[in-house]
Amino acid sequence: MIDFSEWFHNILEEAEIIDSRYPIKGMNVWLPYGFQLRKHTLKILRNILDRDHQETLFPLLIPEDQLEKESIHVKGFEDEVYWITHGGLTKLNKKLALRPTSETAMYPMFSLWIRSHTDLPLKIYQIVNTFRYETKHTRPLIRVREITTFKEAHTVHGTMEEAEEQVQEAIRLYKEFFNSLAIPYIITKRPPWDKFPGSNYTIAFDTLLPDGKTLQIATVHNLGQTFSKTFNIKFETPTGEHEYAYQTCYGLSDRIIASIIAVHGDDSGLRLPPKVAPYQIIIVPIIFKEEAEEVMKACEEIRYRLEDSGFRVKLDDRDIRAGRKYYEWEMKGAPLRIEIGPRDLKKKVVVVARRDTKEKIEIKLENLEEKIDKILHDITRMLREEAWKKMRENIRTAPNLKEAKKIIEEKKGIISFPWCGNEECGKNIEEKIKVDILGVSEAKKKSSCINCGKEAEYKAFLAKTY
Ligand code: 5CA
Ligand code: ZN
Repeated sequence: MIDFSEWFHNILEEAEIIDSRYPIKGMNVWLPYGFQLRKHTLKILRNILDRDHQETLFPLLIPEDQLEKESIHVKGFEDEVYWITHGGLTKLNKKLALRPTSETAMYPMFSLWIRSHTDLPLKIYQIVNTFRYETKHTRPLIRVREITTFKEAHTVHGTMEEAEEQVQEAIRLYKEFFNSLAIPYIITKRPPWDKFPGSNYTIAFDTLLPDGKTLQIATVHNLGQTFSKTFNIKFETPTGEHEYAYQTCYGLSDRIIASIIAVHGDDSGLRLPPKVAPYQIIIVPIIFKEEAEEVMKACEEIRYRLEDSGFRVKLDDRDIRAGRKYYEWEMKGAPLRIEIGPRDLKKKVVVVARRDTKEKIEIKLENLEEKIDKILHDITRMLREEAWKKMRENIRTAPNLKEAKKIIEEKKGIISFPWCGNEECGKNIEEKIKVDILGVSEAKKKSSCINCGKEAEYKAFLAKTY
């Protein structure tokens, strides 16, 4: 991959994921193949969240006074809000915002719903579109103005400890989600100047893209009592007192699809993890004139057999050369291809080609389902291992800031270093090397801050980011 950015734009178009020619900047069309990928990805997340969250749906529009109630929150979003000012020719008395996220849509309702400690915890989520008038360079799926797949969860608790525990739980859920997509991540606490507007603190997941820049792919926020005080979300405790509730929220976006594409892709195109691939298996008939009918019949039988076992299968019976079909489905990232010709039928075998390693294997027809299931699992494992390895190899330590700057400029990737945690020192580091601090994790061993020399409380990470 010579130029990632160009590769990414081309593959979105060639593999028919989205069409970015829609005439509004930052807003794109999901094409059928991309939509399938999106749908299967969402299904995994829904399965995870549905265990103990309830799915809801709130309106897209938020009245001005509600959006502006939480002053820190609105300050963080004021440059990015789209406003509706008219209904037809009539000017609205109260402007309406297109949600940039849904705290201020949901929390006034929470204050109506929550009365007593028996109403807690409340855990809900929704998957909707949100709108942010991004001023930085927009990019399909990575920085869009209409986020079409905003998956936001919001929880309410009776104590700070419970909210803390929910943050940890959300991290576990997101780990499970990313693991099933074979996407590697580092988890850090964002520095205070980079947290979600209105939160006590923000924990973020970042992954590394092939050009050495990181992409924030999920965030988990502990909101404490900031919003419950603003929106009057109170409950009666078992002893009859009235207390403000404790809240968390966490979310993911279209960047999930971007990272599936970017992290696993190679020079021949996409390599989709089987769990989310629109088709897991492509059957390509190898037809010579005499046996055409027989081969087609066998292909159809195999297709039904595999579909019955729960695989997503496509029989590509288009009247074009087999080589072109191979090329296309490799580009579109289908994990497995089955080639079936007259000679294979006589031997009662099929040839299976893996997209990840491009290996070809002969499989006996009698244990086809079992073998394919095994290979698909192996593909996921392979993609996961490969992706984690690539990321780990690109996390480097640096003895001093000068060296850190040099590594970032020459190799990109992520630098880890000891840091004191002081805000002034942190901003000074960012100033000196012109790269942002991604976040921190607890330091495991004692050392001194790379910048000021004081005791380092944290292991911090630096990277060029999207
Ligand atoms: N209400 C909270 C939790 S849902 C919230 O809005 N958090 S957020 O602002 O951090 O957004 C959640 C995630 O959406 C981010 O972690 C980031 O991965 C993604 N995101 C933010 N802005 C965009 C954008 N313009 N395009 C694509 N993804 C975005
Ligand atoms: Zn320091």
